[in-house]
Formats: sequence, C-alpha cells, structure tokens
Amino acid sequence: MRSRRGSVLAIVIWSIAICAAVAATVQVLATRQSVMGMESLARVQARWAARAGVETMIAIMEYHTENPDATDALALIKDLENNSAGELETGTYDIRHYLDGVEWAGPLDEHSKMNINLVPKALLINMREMTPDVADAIADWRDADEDAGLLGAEGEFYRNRGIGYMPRNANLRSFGEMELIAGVWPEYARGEDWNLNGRLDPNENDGDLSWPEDDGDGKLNQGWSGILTAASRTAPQGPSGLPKIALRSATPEEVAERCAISAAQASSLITYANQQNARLELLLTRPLATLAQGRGGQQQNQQPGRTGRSSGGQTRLNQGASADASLSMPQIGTILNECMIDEFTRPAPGRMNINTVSSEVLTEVFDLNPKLAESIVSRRDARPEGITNMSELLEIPGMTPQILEPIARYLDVQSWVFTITARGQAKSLGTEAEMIVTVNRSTLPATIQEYREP
Ligand SMILES: [Ca+2]
Ligand SMILES: [Ca+2]
Ligand SMILES: [Ca+2]
Ligand SMILES: [Ca+2]
Repeated sequence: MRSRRGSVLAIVIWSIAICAAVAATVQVLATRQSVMGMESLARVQARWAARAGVETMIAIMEYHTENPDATDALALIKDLENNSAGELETGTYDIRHYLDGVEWAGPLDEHSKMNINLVPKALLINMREMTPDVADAIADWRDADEDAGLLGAEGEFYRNRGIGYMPRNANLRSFGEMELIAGVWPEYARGEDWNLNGRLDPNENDGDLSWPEDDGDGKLNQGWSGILTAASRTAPQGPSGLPKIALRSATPEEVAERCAISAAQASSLITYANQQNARLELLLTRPLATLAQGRGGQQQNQQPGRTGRSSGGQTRLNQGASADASLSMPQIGTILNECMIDEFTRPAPGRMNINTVSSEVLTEVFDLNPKLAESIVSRRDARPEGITNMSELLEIPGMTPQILEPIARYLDVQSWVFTITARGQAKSLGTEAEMIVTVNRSTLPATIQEYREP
C-alpha cells in the first residue's frame, strides 16, 4: 500500500511539474507574442504618422495650386515649412530635407536643383568630380542617337563589356539611373547620402563605424544628388494660375492684356515668337523691335556693357526703334512668367526656381562669381515675398542683363515638384518609419511621381 501511495505521489508531483513547465512556456510565448504585437502595432502607428505628414503636405500643395498668389513666390514654401511637423493621437511626424549642407524643415523643392535632362554638357563639366569622359557618357546616355561622343559611351561600349543593359537614349527617369552610366561612381553621385533620402541618417554620420564612409562632421555631403535631379517638371500655368499663352497661336489682344503691354508690342512679340529658334530670354539683352525683324543675331553680344539698364528699372535698349516697341524689364519678366513659344503638350524637365535654387548650383554649375551668387541668395531671402518677376534679379548689385540672359533659360519663379521625406514615430515604443514621396502639384489632384519606403 505504502509503496503504491508513494508512486502515485511521485506521478502527481511529476504531473504538477510538467504542468508548471507547460504553463511557464505558454506564458513566455504569450509575452513574446504580445511584445511582437506591440512592436508591429507601433510600426503601423509610425507608418501612418508618416503618411499623415505626406497627406498634409499634398493638401497644402493642392490648395496653393487652386489658390495661386502671383505676388508672393514663397507662400507655398512657407506654408509647407510651417506644417512640417505634427502630432497625432498615437504618433508624430516630421518632414525635413538637406540642401547646401544645411537641414531645412519641409519637403525638398526639386526645382532647387538642376534637371539632369536639361543641363548641357558645357555646364555639367563645371561640377566637382566631373570629368570629360563621364560628361560625354551622360550626354550619350540621354541623346537619341547611337553616335558616341569623343570620350563617351553608347550601346557598343556597354555590349562589349558584357554590361547587361544599354543606354536609355532618352531622358533619365530618376536620379538613381545616373549610376548605370559608364564612369558614374555611387560615391560621387550620392556623397554621404547613401540611401538618397535627402536626410542625414545615423550611419551617414558615424565615420567608419558603419557603411558608408563619411566624415562624421554632422553635415550631409550629398555629392551630385545635392545639385542634380530628374524629378522637376514644367507646368502649363504661370504664377497667375492661368494657362500660359502660347505666342505662336495667340492674338495680340490677349497677349497685351495678360502682360500689360501695348497691342503694338504684343504684335512684335508674336512676330518674333513665330521665328525659328525664338527664345523669350533673348528679350533681356536684345530690343524687341530688332528681334521681331529677324535680326536677333549676335550684334548685341559683341558690345557688352552697352545695353545696361538706365535708372528706374527702365531699359533703353533700342534707341533706333520706336519707343512703343521697347519693353521695360518688369514687362519682360511678366512675359517670361505668363507666355511661352509653343502650346504646352506634356510636362518636360523643369526649370530651377530662383527662390529656392541651391547656391551650389549658382556657383558650381553656372560658375557665377561667388560674391554675386551670395548676393542673389541673401537678397531673395531678405524679401518676404521672394522673387516674383525675373527682372527683380537685376536690382542685385553686379547682376546685368548680359549675365542673366544665358542662365535665365534654366530659371523660373515657381515650383511644381516636391519630394516629401516624412519620418513618423510611434508614441508607444518610439518606433520610426520613413516614406519618400515625390509629388507633382501642377495638376489637380496632385500626382505621385515616385514613392519609396526604405
Ligand atoms: Ca545615345
Ligand atoms: Ca540619408
Ligand atoms: Ca558611416
Ligand atoms: Ca558629413
């Protein structure tokens, strides 16, 4: 009896021990699962917080497309900046970007960079670390033909080296595509911004502790990605919000009304626009009457300095022509804002916005005198409404129509495409999520050009 009772006791004790072990295991598993549940909940909260930031930015952009203010070139930029951080019940978001080595609140204006599909080889070569062979290879990648430049690379080059792709022979679709081009090293293209999110991430600021290599100086060196973009686009409308007037098919009356010029001036302008290779920026240095007569030629360039402005912002470019045909610089600025030569068919690579353009572009790509570049940046930053008319640039000491004319073809006073790098954070566990969204606000509703979640 005693030994039977003893073995029953042993069985009971064993059973209890096994039950306890099972219960403990279940508890550990349950805890682990609940932690995992909390973590994935926090990830979802962080992601939706980032998304809330993106949606806020898009709503602001659409509002400004619908309600344009031609007298304030910075209205949209300021509005985006002021709403770049926000709080939700379960998380917060924060939108920032880097430009010229400085961190800014709000989305990146893609029009602060030169469009890689617009920049000619002669300017591309000005960039640091750029060599003639790489500039030629970029030009060959972009141009439609298969004739390699002097040091360039067309299909044959890529085929002979067993590279599994060929040049696009058309516009680049993203900045990242640059790295497919012969001779373009990621180190030059990305600098320290290895994930190309326009933000300084911890691994990009810890020296050699982790990939990539960086100098750990607390500043983001963006390489070419800080100067070039493939995202900026043209839009059909001017700062007034109205569709730009296509001069080749316009009537003098509508041109005169929109640009506040005389009917005679409008007729001359239309006559000029109907010439082959007409470029509105030439109005900055050449009299309208001369251009309209098809004598736009080179005669002005041979006499630099003789076409300077007289006081009061008025030009007396064309002493010989009738007074009615001479345009003031503000009028020329309005024409550049509200008119174009041909009908708008589809978005093309965008110009840079003089209100946000990176000073690296001004000094490096345009090769402007650093003092003049500095004056442009400080002058525009000092104006609460920014630069709304290209003629305002001529008020800057050292800026002349002769300096402005060749660069004006790459410049504008408005922006359409922005990249929102939104970082969301969950309040519960501090989990972070990032979203990089490139938005074109020229249409309503705005369109997403690119979407990434690194
Ligand atoms: Ca080609
Ligand atoms: Ca980064
Ligand atoms: Ca590093
Ligand atoms: Ca650095």
